[in-house]
Amino acid sequence: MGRLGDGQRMHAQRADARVILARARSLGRRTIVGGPWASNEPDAVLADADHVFVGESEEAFAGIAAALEHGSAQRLYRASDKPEMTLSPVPRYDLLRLDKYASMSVQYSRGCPFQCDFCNIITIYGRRPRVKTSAQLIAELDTLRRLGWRKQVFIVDDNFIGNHRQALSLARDLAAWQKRHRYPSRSTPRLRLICRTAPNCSLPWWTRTSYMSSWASKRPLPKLCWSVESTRT
Ligand code: B12
Ligand code: SF4
Repeated sequence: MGRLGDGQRMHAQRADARVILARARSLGRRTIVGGPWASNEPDAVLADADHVFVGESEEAFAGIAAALEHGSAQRLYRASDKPEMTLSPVPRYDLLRLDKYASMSVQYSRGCPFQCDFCNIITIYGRRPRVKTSAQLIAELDTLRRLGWRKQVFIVDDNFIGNHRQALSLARDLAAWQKRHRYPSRSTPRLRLICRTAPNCSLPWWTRTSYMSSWASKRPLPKLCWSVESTRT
């Protein structure tokens, strides 16, 4: 098989997104697009969307929403800074139809200190891992529990241990949180945590660190999603 170009590898949903944008346009609906594809190829997305947002929206979105309401929104917005994750509010999980999902996402950090040449994380989210506080992440888990969610929760970080000291501190707090909720227990519905990490999880601190290894290895505590990626297909 041939080698895929960057666009095909990294923008798997481009064709579907274009179909949806065309349909919205045919129905006379206004569209605004953000996220990794829009952040990487804003000009291409502008061909199909009315407004495009480049970057992370925490600090900018309130202003954009007001401009949209007043009919003064620009075609293209670029976030000037990478916001601290401590500014990120608890997502409105209450707006979701949770029964339609198999897995819920929470995010603890953005950014990765590595520079794998096939990956565009560092161009979008930077090389300095920015993290939430444990209290923030636990507030998100509490919200999900309160809404009745008892299935898998995916910590959708680029690299959960990009900042391994912070990850360790969170792991300690998550272990206490799981214990508080009497988990693991056969009688308690499972709220199973999984995360993504990078090859630095093979570093000796990982195996030596009791909280991290107990958090990651003892059944039925979390799964570790450790992938090896290749530019060859
Ligand atoms: C979790 C994840 C997955 C999970 C998804 C699980 C799920 N059910 O949601 C799984 C493992 C399935 C997955 C698969 C793939 N993924 Co993925 N994934 C991620 C990851 C780590 C987190 C996504 C996330 O939830 N972010 C949390 C939200 C809050 O952040 P955000 O989306 O960036 O949103 C912010 C801004 O972008 C912006 N924003 C976003 N949307 C909008 C909309 C508007 C209107 C506005 C104003 C702003 C805005 O504001 C938000 C707040 O700041 C990202 C990396 C990343 N850091 O985002 C990669 C990432 C999105 N994945 C990527 C890729 C390549 C893939 C795959 C194609 C890999 C493959 N070859 O198979 C597949 C595609 C699957 C598919 N069917 O589409 C790339 C996309 C690259 C790109 N397009 O440039 C990323 C960026 C990672 C990377 N560089 O490799 N992925
Ligand atoms: S370790 Fe993962 S997130 Fe970090 S640059 Fe490499 S592939 Fe991207």
